[in-house]
Amino acid sequence: MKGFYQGSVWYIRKVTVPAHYKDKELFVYFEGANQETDVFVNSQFAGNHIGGYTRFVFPISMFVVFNADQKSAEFELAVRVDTTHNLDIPTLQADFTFYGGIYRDVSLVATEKVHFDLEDHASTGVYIRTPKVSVEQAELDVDVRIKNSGTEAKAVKLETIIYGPDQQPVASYTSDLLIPAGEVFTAKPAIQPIQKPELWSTETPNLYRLVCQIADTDSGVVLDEVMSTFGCRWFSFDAKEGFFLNGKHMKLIGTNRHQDYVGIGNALPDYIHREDIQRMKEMGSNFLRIAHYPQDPAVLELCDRMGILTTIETPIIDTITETEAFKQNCLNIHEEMMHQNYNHPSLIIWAYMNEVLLHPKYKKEPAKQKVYFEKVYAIASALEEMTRKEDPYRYTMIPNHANLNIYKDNGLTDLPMIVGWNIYYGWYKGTYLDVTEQMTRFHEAVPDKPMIIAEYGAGVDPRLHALDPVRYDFTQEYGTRFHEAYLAALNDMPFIAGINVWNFADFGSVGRVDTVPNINNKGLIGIDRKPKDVYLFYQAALLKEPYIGVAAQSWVRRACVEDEAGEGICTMPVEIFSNQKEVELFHNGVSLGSQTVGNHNKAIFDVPFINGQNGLRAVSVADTTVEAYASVKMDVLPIELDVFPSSGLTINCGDYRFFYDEKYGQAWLPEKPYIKGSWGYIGGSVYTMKRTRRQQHGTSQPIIGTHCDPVFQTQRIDIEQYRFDVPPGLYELTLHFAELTGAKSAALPYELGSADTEKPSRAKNRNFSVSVQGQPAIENISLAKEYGSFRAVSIKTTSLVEAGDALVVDFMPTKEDAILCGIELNKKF
Ligand code: GCB
Ligand code: CA
Repeated sequence: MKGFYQGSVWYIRKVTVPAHYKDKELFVYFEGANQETDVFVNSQFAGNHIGGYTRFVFPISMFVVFNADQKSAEFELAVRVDTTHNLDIPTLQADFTFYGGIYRDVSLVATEKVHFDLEDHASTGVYIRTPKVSVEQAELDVDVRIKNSGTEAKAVKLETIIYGPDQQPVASYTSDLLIPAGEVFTAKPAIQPIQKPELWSTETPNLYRLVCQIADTDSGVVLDEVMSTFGCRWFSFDAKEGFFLNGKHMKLIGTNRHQDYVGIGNALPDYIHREDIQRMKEMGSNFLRIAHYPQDPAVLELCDRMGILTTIETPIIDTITETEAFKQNCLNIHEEMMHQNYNHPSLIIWAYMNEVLLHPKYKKEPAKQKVYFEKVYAIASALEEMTRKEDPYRYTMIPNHANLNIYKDNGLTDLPMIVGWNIYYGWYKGTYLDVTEQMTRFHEAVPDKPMIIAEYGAGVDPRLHALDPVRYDFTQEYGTRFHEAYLAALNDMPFIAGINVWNFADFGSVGRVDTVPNINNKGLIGIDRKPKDVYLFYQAALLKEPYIGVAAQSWVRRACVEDEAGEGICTMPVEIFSNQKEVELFHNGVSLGSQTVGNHNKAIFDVPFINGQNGLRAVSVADTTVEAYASVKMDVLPIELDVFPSSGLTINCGDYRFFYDEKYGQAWLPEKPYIKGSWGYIGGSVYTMKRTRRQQHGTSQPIIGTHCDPVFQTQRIDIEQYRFDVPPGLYELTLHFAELTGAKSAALPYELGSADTEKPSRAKNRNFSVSVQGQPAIENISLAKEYGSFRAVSIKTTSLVEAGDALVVDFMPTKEDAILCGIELNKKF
């Protein structure tokens, strides 16, 4: 992929350890590094690890030298992490940025010669299964791996104690073991079933703690201890009725999550991981798809504690390489993932292969393609077999893109226990009204498999708003309509066991070109974790406790045109999301009445915004302690310009969307045609691209030299005049342009709908002049030639308007047509 460094980097540091570590076993332990890591200790090779998302550990004692007389030993730890694209390592390609390097915690571990076997895929060495759980009792099946790296067999006592959620011991077992020298011994403590267990559920995430201790039989000295948590619960999926936890039906509803954050890539402090899980809970989620790869240990730990059920997956995305090495790497990574996350009660599904047939190779060579499909199936079945063997008590899943037949024909809907579908009707193509029909068709085609909608989502740029939103316009309003429709439809289909919004938060995707370059903005919250309106909608729809939210919270700086000339009031709808029956809205302290909350947990109030600050307070009528606020600073612009507004006029041409530039706090108005006494464009039309995913207008290419892409991605073409009927004075006019034809950046890495046929084109060789008040302001500008395509060009000019005149901007093309992306007018005096 272009756009970021791919290659190797070194991390080198001196590590000091105390002298009494001399007889201990030393290890370096990594929670993760992307993607291939080599570790050297004192220049000697200690180990190699492949895969960017799983943990690994290497023994290093043999490379560390202790001098008899010294208080401590020092060694050099050198780590090389390589992110070079490697065809043998998954992930090969995907719609997210492959941030590289060491990005999770690294630690030095010191153990006695006899210790719990952390070298078993960097697990704890303790594996807890709960094969049979009921209200009456929970049976446990525990494997404890103990390693003796010494040269003599060792007699030890293994003590296993279970503590209940109240921290009181509920069961224990002690065994005397002889661990042969240089071997790993697996003990199976015969722990009695837990009677009347306190069940783990999403509402009562009760955790039990299992403590294993090894003590030297002769001296009684404790050699090692491991603590693990687990939960007592049982669950099942049914192809017709969905999901059951502890015998009770529940619809799994939640999100997907990537592991990045604004400005820091993947290198998140644990705090942000935990905050995210809290936010999911505060949204009312009970489900999380950890996609597309295993994440920081903090994630599952908190899901256990907060009560969010999860699925986790091995990152084989879009495509495979037909080599044995690739297959082996897939299997190893999957095995690591399983061993490392084995005990979490919140985890119910092991998944692998996301949309693996999205871009099947050899489209024009059927014989080769057949072999390719067989290789994909071979990897899938090897993973499936391994998973069922390693863990017979959880489910397996393959999440596919919405091409039913290709997965069905290749056996991939048959193989796993659950089929996942990633669907984007109403985003990349079709409408969200298609969901019910489509998913019914999918269910009928694969009637015996439980189904999860592993992804559905729509892009939302929080800066964009529209009163009449349409598909693919990235407005908050389209986002909420999309999610309202999906949630209602998916909730109504009992055979859909679970659903995961794509995505919990916006995330980096270096190949993406939407309204914010390199960002996939299908998050319910931003990459900075600021909630979008859709997040409020889910809170209202999912939370049990009383909730109210004001959608205006994210659109706090606006400009709009007054309703009636001279009135100074602009009425705009404000959406209130709530799970209460009736809500009341106050505007600057004055009640706008109350409304019954309708479909989709929503009430819409028409708010008469005034110029300046508008305080909004929404309350539940039944319980006035349930309230929410927003404060909106509004520029109400006069229709007639006999008094010029002090805020000036900032207009987004060729666009019906309001754009709020958060960075500069500036509010852009959608354009309007000229009417006498007011302002507007004369002539021309909205720029639309033919046969593209973006239906209405503009380009989805990133614009160089601005952060206001939406303003420059849209334009009026063939424009003749712009006119402002302003009072006399000296005005400053800024004209914004961008050439939207010409060479563009690569197509999306992801293309789930109709192909992006916005073909690379030759730049239009347009040439035009602009005059203001009949005076030349811009002469013979040739955007493509002088500035290149997709670059923001802003040109400023001043002009005196005499009494009785209007400010008139004329566009005069000499080649092709004249265009305009945006226009700003301010009065100097
Ligand atoms: C998908 C992929 C996911 C993408 C998403 C999208 O189906 O699984 O990785 O990010 O679509 O936004 O297009
Ligand atoms: Ca524009």
